[in-house]
Amino acid sequence: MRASPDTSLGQRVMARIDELARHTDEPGRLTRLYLSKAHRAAAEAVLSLMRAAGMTATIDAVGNVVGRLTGERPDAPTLIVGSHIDSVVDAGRFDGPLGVVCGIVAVEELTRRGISLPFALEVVAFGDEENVRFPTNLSTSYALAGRYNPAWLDGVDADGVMLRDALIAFGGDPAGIPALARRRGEVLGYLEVHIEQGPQLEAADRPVGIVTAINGITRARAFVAGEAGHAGTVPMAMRRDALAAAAEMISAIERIGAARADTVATVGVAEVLPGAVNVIPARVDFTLDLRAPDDAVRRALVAEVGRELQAIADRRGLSLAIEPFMDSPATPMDPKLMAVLEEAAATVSGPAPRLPSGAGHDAVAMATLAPAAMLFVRCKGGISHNPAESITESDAEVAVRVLIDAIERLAAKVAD
Ligand code: HGY
Ligand code: MN
Ligand code: MN
Repeated sequence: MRASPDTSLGQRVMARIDELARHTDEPGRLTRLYLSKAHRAAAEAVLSLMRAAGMTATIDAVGNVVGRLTGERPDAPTLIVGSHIDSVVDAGRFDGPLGVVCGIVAVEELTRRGISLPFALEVVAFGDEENVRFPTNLSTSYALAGRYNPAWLDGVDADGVMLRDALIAFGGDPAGIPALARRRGEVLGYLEVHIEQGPQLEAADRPVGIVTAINGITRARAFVAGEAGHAGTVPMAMRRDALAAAAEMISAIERIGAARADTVATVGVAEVLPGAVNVIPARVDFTLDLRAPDDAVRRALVAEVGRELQAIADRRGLSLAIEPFMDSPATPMDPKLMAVLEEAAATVSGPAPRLPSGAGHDAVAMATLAPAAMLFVRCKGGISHNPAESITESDAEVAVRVLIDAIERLAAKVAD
C-alpha cells in the first residue's frame, strides 16, 4: 500500500504488518528465525519499504536492515528508530515488526508533509532479538552498539548449523561486523515502538504507555542425567529417572519464580532422551528463563534455583549441569527521552501511563550506545508470542502520531 493522504497512518501500518507476516519459515504459522530464508525475504521487503519511503537502505553485515533519511545538518547526531523482524515459533505478527513499520510510516509522513529534520533519521530492523535459534543475546543490535561477542559466531542451532555459516549463507559478512559499531555521541537517541505484551494498558483503557525500565534476563540450559532402564523390570526405588527428577525441578522453578510478585521463571523447552515409552529416561535437557526488574533480585533468584535443582539431583542420585548463555541487565530508560514520548503521547491521545517491561528488547542493547526510550502499544488481552496477538488500527494510528510528534519535538530541541 503506497503512502497517500487517503489511507490513514493506522491503515498503512496494519497493511505493512500483514505484508511482512507472509514471510514465514513454517507454512500455516508465523516462524521467522534469525538468518532463515523467511528472515531474508522479510529483510528484503523492509528494504523496499524503506526505499519507497525515500530512505537509502541496506542490509548490513550482521543482517540488520538500515534505512537512512539524511538531515539538514550532516554533523548532527542521528536519531535511530527501530525494532526487530525475527520472531519466536508460532508467533504473533506485531512483536517486532510494529516498531519497524511505525518508523517507516513516520518517515513517509514527515516527507509527505515536507518536513525536513536537522538530524539524520534512521530506521533499523534488527534480526536477532528473540535469540530463539542461536545461543545469543540481542546480537544484531549489540553489533550497532559495538558490543558484539565474537563467540556468538560459533553458536549452533538445533540442526547443528553454526551462526557464522548461516550468516554467510544469508549474505552477511562475519568480518564486517566490527565496522558496524557506532561511536557514542554519533547517535542522538534510540526510540522503539513495541506492543506491550501484557494487560496493563488494556486495563487502564489507554492506547499507549511509556516504558520505565526493561527487566533483566538470565537464560541457561540445564542437563539432568540419570540412567536408562527397562520400564517393566527396574523397581521404583532403584531408578535414576531423569524425567521424574526434571519434573520435580520444574515445579520447584515455578514455585521459586512465583514467590515474589516481580520475578518470573519459565521452562520453555525440554528434551527427553532416549524418548521411548518403555525406557526409563536417561537424560533431560531443559531451558531456564529467569527475570527480575532488579539485577540483585535476579541474581538471588538464579542462585536459589541453582541450589534447589542441585539438592533434587543429589537426593535422587542424578547429575546436573547448568550452563548460562544469556545475561541481559535490567535497563532503565532515559528520563529525558521518556519525557519527550510522554509529552507527545499527551498531545496525541492524552495521559500515557508509565510501566515496566517484563519482555526484553533491542532497546537494552541500544541503551549501551545512546539514550533509549520505548513506547508501548496496547495489545488485546496482553497476548503475545502467540498467533492471537493483535492491536487495533486506531491504536496503530496513535502510535505513529506519537512517534512523529516525538521526532518533531527532538528536532525542535536540536534546532534551538
Ligand atoms: O523474550 C523476550 O522477552 C523477548 O520477546 N525476546
Ligand atoms: Mn519483541
Ligand atoms: Mn518477543
